[in-house]
Amino acid sequence: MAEKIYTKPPCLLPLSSGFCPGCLHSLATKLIAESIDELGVAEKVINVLPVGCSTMNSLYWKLDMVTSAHGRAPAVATGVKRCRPDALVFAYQGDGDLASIGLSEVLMAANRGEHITIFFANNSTYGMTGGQMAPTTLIGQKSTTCVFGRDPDTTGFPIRMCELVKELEAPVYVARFALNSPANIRKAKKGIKKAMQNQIDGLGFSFVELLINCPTNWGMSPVQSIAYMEENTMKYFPCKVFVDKTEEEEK
Ligand SMILES: Cc1ncc(C[n+]2csc(CCOP(=O)(O)OP(=O)(O)O)c2C)c(N)n1
Ligand code: SF4
Repeated sequence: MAEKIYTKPPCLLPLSSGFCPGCLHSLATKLIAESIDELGVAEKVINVLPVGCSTMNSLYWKLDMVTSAHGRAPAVATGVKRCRPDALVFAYQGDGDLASIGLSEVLMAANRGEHITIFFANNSTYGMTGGQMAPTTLIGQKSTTCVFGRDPDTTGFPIRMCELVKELEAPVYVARFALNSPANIRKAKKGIKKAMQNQIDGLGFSFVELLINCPTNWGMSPVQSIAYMEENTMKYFPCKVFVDKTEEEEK
């Protein structure tokens, strides 16, 4: 009899995904669910929902949740965690949500060293509303609001969020991973788990950026979108651990 090598994490509901085919939000949804179940903390989790395609993972997670206004998840998560210090409070935000309308909220929460975990899904576009330019849209990348490609002379440069957050004193863990290949997915899973473990250990603010795709709004097949990530996105947004204060303490 064949050996069973994979079991669906219990906190992932048995539903088919509503994300577009090949969208890596879907994979991130699974990795977060697996991490929660492996850490055995599903009963303690409170997920704060942002606005965007990123928020659709709420349909598939069997977890407690609260909603927030666009970009305000880190502020709501602050309130939830301060009222319920025993809970594991996290948000999974897109780049329009986190790096544009919610830029102030995430930087202030990071700067205060709130004991929360933020996952940042960077697909370099506003996915849900039809592919407008985001703060992370690459130079030359086309979107519905920069049809000839992003021009830094008029719209500035793509914002590297990890590099901003790492400059603050308080964050204990800041890292960027890409979900483009099995090896990188394994690294991302470790980072996701670590960012949650830090909160379980009573440490402060953890920030994990995940480079993903948006095949629909990039106008590409899933395979083409992964190639685009590897040739463009991952070159501008280097994948590494920027801050790990837990390692400093271990040394
Ligand atoms: C205050 C407010 N402004 C604008 C919107 C419209 N809106 C809904 S989703 C979205 C884009 C979200 O994009 P992103 O955060 O990049 O997430 P993705 O959809 O790519 O996962 C916008 C602008 C809104 N719901 N509320
Ligand atoms: S629009 Fe883009 S981000 Fe949204 S589900 Fe589809 S591929 Fe994913």
